[in-house]
Amino acid sequence: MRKPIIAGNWKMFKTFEEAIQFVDAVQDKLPSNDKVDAVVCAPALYLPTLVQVASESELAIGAQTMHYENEGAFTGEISPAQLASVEVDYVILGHSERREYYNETDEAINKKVAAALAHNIVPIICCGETLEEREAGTTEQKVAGQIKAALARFEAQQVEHMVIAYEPIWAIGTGKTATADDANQVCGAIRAVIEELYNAETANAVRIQYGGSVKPDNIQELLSKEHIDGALVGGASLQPESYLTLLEAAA
Ligand code: G2H
Repeated sequence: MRKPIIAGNWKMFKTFEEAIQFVDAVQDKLPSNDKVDAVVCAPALYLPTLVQVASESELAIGAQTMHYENEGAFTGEISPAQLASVEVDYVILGHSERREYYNETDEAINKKVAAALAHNIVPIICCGETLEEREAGTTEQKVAGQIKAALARFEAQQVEHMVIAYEPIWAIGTGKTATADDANQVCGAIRAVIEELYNAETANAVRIQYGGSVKPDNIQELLSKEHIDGALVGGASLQPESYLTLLEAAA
């Protein structure tokens, strides 16, 4: 059985003080780490402090993006070596907002996945289709292409520890959620791509999250589906109460 993983993606929200208050509010109330992995992906500026504040708890801290080089003249960027040096556990890669607003390409995402693995940071690799692609019936083709590009040149043993997040772009922050059955179908198609690239064991080990307007009132149904192993959550991860409710539903 795959352990569920609930990851908050705070995006560009919260002041420093609010971020610390959040971690203080949730860290003693988390369900056991045996049952669910709890992650918060915070603004980079706060990561070292949040890692320290959460160090006695089972809350893992993640970044929302990173460069693929360890160092260099890349003004404003943060490297995998820098994230590792402050003991960050996860990094979101290829979020649709990064792809759309910062020209993050499949090729760059593939390099970032390699860099994350080199530093023992678990990549949360995002994929998903636009509304036009869904309406044209090319969802699975689009997502399969993104996953194949992101996973190019990795071994099965590396892939099985990765997390994939299926986030239909039209469902992000819009209040529209894919139906649980539709989400499950695409997550199942992603698993089939991994089986085709590697083997059934690897496909069964990889955790696949759904993301896009996940909330306390739809999490149960999503998690009841065979191929959905957790959620990548934006808006509903910002308040301690709703974040904890999502974790309880997964535990
Ligand atoms: C999708 C998701 C988090 P929200 O971006 O990655 O955000 O839950 O607000 O739709």
